[in-house]
Amino acid sequence: MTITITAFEKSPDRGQGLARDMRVRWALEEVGQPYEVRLVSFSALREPAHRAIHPFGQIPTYEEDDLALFESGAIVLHLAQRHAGLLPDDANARARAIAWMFAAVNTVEPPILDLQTTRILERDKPWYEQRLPLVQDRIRVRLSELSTRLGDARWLDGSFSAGDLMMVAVLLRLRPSGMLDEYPRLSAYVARAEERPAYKRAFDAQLAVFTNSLG
Ligand code: GTB
Repeated sequence: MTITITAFEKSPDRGQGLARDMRVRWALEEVGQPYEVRLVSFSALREPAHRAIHPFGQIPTYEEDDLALFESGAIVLHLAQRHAGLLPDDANARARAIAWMFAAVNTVEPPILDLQTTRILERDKPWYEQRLPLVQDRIRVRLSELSTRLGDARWLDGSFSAGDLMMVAVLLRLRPSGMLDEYPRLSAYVARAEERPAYKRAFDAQLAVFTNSLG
């Protein structure tokens, strides 16, 4: 069984690990599965060959024998269900971990994406300066709620799970904004995750794409 994922040939984040192949790489490292990476250009994303795997022309994708998947959350869930290490054995705990995965992409990530869209695409609009704090405050509501729920626990629900992996991957997108620093418990939570050997291997692998392309 060979696993192949796709990632940006030239990531706009210059190797900061913010693109969504990072969460898939991290999950693969957590479950100990070797993988290959097909690097794609922005123009290749639009080609029929890539669209056949990803209907929206994005990265990451995942191919394994005759299975092709898109959507980072679905890929991480597939890996977590197929291999030990990212979901608890107890059925209820497993369901809760999956709920945290959905919370990451469906509740916490949308306002964070909104901030990035605002900053990149709406900066020249006359209402930009008024809209920005509104968007930031919507993020703060979620961060505050998440921080309260996490409390002094190491992970969201018992042992580290795919729920933590997805949540941390989402929170990391906020790092350039500095907003995470307003929430010491969340900052510590993210830092704990970054200390995981699997995270470090995944981060180094995606960074190598960028540093190698410089040479
Ligand atoms: N819901 C999908 C998933 O979770 O897999 C979203 C996939 C997605 O948005 N992919 C982006 C993409 O392919 C890359 S990750 N975009 C190209 C396009 O749509 O044409 C998003 C991303 C890009 C760049 C940075 N960055 O530079 O910091 C961070 C995140």
